[in-house]
Order: sequence, then structure tokens, then C-alpha cells
Amino acid sequence: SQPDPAKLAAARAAVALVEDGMKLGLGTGSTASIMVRELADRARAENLSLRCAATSKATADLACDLGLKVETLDEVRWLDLTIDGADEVDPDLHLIKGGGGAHLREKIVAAASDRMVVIADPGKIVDQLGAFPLPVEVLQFGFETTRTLIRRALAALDMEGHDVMQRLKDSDPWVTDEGNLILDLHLEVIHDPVALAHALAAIPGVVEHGLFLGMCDLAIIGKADGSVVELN
Ligand code: DER
Repeated sequence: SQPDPAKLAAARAAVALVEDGMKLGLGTGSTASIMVRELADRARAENLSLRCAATSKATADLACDLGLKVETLDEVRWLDLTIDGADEVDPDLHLIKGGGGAHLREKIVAAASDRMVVIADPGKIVDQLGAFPLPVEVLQFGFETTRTLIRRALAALDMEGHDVMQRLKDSDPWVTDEGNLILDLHLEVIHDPVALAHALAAIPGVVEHGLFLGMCDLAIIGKADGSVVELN
């Protein structure tokens, strides 16, 4: 099947930023997967020497299968550039990520990078975050306690009354690469992402939330006609 033209345009523009010898973070999701394929093609065509750290087992497997050199983040240590997708991008380049269930490793890899570039189709652009359910990675131990503490934290922020749903894969609990669970917070709109991020991070059973604040340096938005718009 042909890749989505908007996602392909964004992926190609991001891959054009890659220089020989770079250490790269490879994102997760459908847009990032298109990027990995484009990157592998370019690396082979130009005989680029690259070192890559992946944000999920799925991305690591794909990159390896396509001939890219994938190492652990600790082996690569620090990255020149991470290219990843997003579920929502707001005007401040704050992101919601985690739709693919990989936001824990994605945030660590992005934090270990000199530059984070997001690639997305126009549907990801929002005025305010929150229409996309906010993913929160949660330990299995005390899962229901953590869900209760999240609900209390939302109430304290006048955000009560919204669904806090466990993510399922088919009819079983979704389990992340790290063996944790995911709760999706159906908040509709997030007026104060910074306050929400701090409140969630303070809850003991919360491993990581999908708000990426101040981490994205450039968003490349692809269009169906093959053009791109750059937001920074
Ligand atoms: O899970 C993630 O963070 C992915 O990057 C997701 O946000 C974007 O996935 P998509 O490119 O398939 O829309």
C-alpha cells in the first residue's frame, strides 16, 4: 500500500536533515515508520554512516530489518537528532504523544537529543491540546490506586468528570515495552498543560505522561500535495 502522501512528505523533509555520521533517535508510529523506510533508503543510496537508537521494539525491528545500525540508547549515549511523530501539536509546539503506546521511551530518547523534530500530517495541528486522549503510562502494581490518584489530581485542577480509561489491545490490557499499563485521559481540552504535567508526574504510580512540553524544536507538517510547512 502507498504511504499517506502528507506523512511521506514530512518524513522525507526530516530525513533530508540527516547528515553522515549522525547519531539518531528513531520515533514510533505510522509516520515515524515511513521516515525509517526513507532514512534506510537514503542511507543505502548515499552510503551514510549512522548510529540509531529506537523508541520502541517495533521501530528497532523495522530499522534493523531495513539495514540501519540500531544500538541501545546507552551505547549511543547522546543523539544529534530525534525524529518522531505526534498525536497533537499546539502553537507552542507542545505535544501530546503516546497514541502508539511508546511515549515513555520516546520521551527519554527525545530528552537525550540535541534536537527533536516532529513529523506530522495536518490533522495533528490543534489550537489547544486535549481532544486526543492523553496517554499516561502506569505501573501494574497498585493500578487502581493510581487511577484514583489521577482522578483526584484532575479534580484538583477542575478537570473532574472525564473518563480515565485503561487502554486495551483487543480485549486484554495493553502492556508497554517496559511491561507497564496505559490509562487514556479523555480531557477534551487542556487549558494548562504545564500544571497538568506537574500534577501527573507527582503521582507515585505514574511512570510517564504523554505531554511533551518544550521538547519539540521543529514540527514539519506534510501536505497531500507533497509540500511541507515548518513550524518552530
Ligand atoms: O505514540 C506516539 O507518540 C506516536 O508518535 C504517535 O503520536 C503518532 O503516531 P502516528 O504517526 O501513527 O499518527
